[in-house]
Amino acid sequence: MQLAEPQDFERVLSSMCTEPHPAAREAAERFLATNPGDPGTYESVAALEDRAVDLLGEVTGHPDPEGYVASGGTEANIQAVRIARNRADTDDPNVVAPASAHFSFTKAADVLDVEYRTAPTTGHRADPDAMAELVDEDTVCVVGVAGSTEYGYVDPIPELAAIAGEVDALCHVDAAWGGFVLPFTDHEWGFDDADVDTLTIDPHKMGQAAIPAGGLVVRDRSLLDELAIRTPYLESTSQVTLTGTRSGAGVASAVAAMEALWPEGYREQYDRSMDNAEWLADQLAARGHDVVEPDLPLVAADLSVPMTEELRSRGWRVAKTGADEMRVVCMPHVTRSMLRSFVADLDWY
Ligand code: 0PR
Repeated sequence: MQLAEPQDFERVLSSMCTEPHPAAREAAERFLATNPGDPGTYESVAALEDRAVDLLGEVTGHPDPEGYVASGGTEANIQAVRIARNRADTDDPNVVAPASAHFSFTKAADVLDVEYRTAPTTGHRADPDAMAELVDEDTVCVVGVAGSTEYGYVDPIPELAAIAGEVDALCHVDAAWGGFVLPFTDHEWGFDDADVDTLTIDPHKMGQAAIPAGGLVVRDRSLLDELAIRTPYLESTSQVTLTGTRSGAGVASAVAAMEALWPEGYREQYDRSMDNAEWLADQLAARGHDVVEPDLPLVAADLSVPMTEELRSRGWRVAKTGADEMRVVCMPHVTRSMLRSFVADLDWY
């Protein structure tokens, strides 16, 4: 059977993933048949994973990071909650997160049998007072989002870390999408800004690596050890990952993308993407739409007419927020000329 063509990125404004950097694409292909889940057999990809974690440490402000390349943000978030649960001394653990946290935390709570408490946000960001109200002695993890899925907003991480510290819970930061743009902003979000214990940062989103490449970075080895189980059939004696066999393509492409782009390439991309987001926000505001001021390169706006279906029929892929606003993610493949033709199509209605 002839395979269909994959979706091209020409009119994709909804995705948090993007075209991989050419070096990342090439590395993914070369390491397609390697399994970092078996480091005793596949030594070179195991060494690449160490390099990936070191680079993720540089991006997130950690001089001596531990962690691994996960399948994506969902796995990294599940594993962060698992670390927190395993480490804590309670029979009735709970996790406290802002309502803006990604639905992967709902999965984590379900899989790990942890109570999930969400606090209302203020101005699309976590409200420390509302979060503090939900925290108690059974809280094992306080979650902050650095680059929210819906609005690209950043929670006050140092304040959330302080709340976690008060009840001896871990502070987990979800920078799955924002992690590769935040270093070029004034936001306090990483290990060098606050008492962060665990952090999700996905090379396969703004990092321009091939899918699947997520990142879990943790403060020290003892946290990763909370995940270790014994592996009797492998040469290595324990495993911390959630999946067994894993993608060497994801690991290699993450290293290739970061070697090629950190920091200057990512900085230039951030500048371009942010300019585009601000340009689009201005264009939409000038047409009378209610625009959520972009903080990172993501624009949400109330178009007041439900035109998603019409746009879709013209090939555009746009997403919606929970409040039914249109949401455009200014990923690296989203260029100014693309946005110009998008706005022209909006004018047509
Ligand atoms: N954390 C945050 C802040 C996220 O935005 C996402 C994904 C995740 C965690 C989970 O990451 P993985 O999907 O890698 O497990 N956010 C997007 C979403 O759910 C994912 C996405 C990607 C959506 C591509 C659409 C799309 O075309 O909305």
